[in-house]
Amino acid sequence: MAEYSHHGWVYFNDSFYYISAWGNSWQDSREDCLQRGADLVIINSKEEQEFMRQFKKHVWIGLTDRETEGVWEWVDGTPLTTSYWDANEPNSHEGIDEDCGEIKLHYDDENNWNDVSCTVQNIWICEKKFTLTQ
Ligand code: MMA
Ligand code: CA
Repeated sequence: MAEYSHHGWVYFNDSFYYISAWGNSWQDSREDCLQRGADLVIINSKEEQEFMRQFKKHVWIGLTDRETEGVWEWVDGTPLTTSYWDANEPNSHEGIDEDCGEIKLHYDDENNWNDVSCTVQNIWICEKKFTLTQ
């Protein structure tokens, strides 16, 4: 997998990715990405999911169902089509409102997404698409 790193950003398949050095809530993490001219990562290919696993980090992704419970949406407004939920996820565990998506620590498993409370402190990954037409 070709990777190129520059000032904390990693390049992969027409996007730049930034991984934070500390944890924050989902919303504050998203705001950090927006300030960097990016947004929380949107995973829309198997290759990108594989790439995410290589970070070997427990991170926020740009996925939420806070608008409508059970309707998962990416931060760019696109609906979730292909997903990589862990077994029995998303589950709003024990009735807790778990409205934000994260990648769990078992990166050996291709299906490693979990829904969790948006107030949990996680590190996060921003994605900035590299497009010449922007
Ligand atoms: C945690 C939390 C939940 C997740 C379960 C899976 C105990 O709660 O991360 O979101 O569904 O673990 O066991
Ligand atoms: Ca869960």
